[in-house]
Amino acid sequence: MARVFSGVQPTGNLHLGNYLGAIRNFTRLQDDNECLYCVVDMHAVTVWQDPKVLKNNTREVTAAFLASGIDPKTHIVFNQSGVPQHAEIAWIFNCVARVGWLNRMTQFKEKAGKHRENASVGLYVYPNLMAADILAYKATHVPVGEDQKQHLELARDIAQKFNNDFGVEQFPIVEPLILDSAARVMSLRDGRKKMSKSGASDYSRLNLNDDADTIALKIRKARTDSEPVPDGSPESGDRVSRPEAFNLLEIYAALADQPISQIQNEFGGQQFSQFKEALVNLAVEKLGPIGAEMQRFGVDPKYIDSVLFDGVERARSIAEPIRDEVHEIMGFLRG
Ligand code: AQP
Repeated sequence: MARVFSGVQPTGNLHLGNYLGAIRNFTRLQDDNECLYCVVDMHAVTVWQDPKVLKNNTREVTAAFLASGIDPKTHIVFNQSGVPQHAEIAWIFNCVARVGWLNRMTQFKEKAGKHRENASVGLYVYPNLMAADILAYKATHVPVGEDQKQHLELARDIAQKFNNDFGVEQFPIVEPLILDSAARVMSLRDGRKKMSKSGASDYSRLNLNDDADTIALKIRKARTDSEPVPDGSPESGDRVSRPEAFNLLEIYAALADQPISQIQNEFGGQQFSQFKEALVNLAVEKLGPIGAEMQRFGVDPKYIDSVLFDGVERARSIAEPIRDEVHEIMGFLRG
């Protein structure tokens, strides 16, 4: 049985990309693995968060985990800041990782943008904390969307360098689990940009708590081109020439759990207005129950908090002895 770790930031606006790229895969790994799913609140504060909003967003991500079918009794659902070993091991990784490695991280470049000098130091060393999140539990498998692949490669480099520097086999080499074609869901307004929580327009994403009318409106307004739905023939274009068209097809295929070729067989050659109506029905069918469950949990914050506190206790009991091993290896005196 492998140990699986993954996290989602409580930065609001949880969307279809977070669901298809990550959370849905979390649920699928539950039967055969020991899973830790974490609301990574310390990652969230690498950009400023309003404290009151952060609390609600932390509960909302937890509610999304539960509404999507994660079982917090068999597996561990918790918030990162409750387990201090993440920060402790991250500091050690700050001393293992090289500045040159972090300078290559594209997410930092994208998020810091032109104002690099004003970005927080936390945003810069974010991948070291992510490596600590995983390795504090010696987890080996990490389900993420494609955008996180580079950070996971860094986690592998850190584990390897730590092991080499100290001549030990302390940390395993983690495997990214990028499970399906929806590993990269794109914006509904611009098929070249990924769907993201921070996308300026709410019409760029389907939020997990959108109601049926909102889902329908956003899909009907989603950008397409003037051509019919691609049917798979070379003349009908590809992902590069028709990014918005293929994004909608991929979303449909992922929600239906079918290969994209089957969706093209069914809808290829139709007008997008027709295809969009089918997508509306499918998206409402799949996302509606999750949104409704999230709302049900939303009125019971005490229950959500109790899930997190229980998860924190159980996560600490795994991470503490691993932190102790690391301290011993490093030569830190322990009382
Ligand atoms: N568009 C996406 N397609 C597929 N997977 C995605 N993920 C995020 N966006 C997409 C996956 O969701 C998980 C949790 O993401 P996160 O909240 O920890 O961080 P993020 O990648 O920074 O999410 P966003 O939505 O893109 O937020 P902002 O706008 O703040 O940058 C991860 O596994 C991620 O791969």
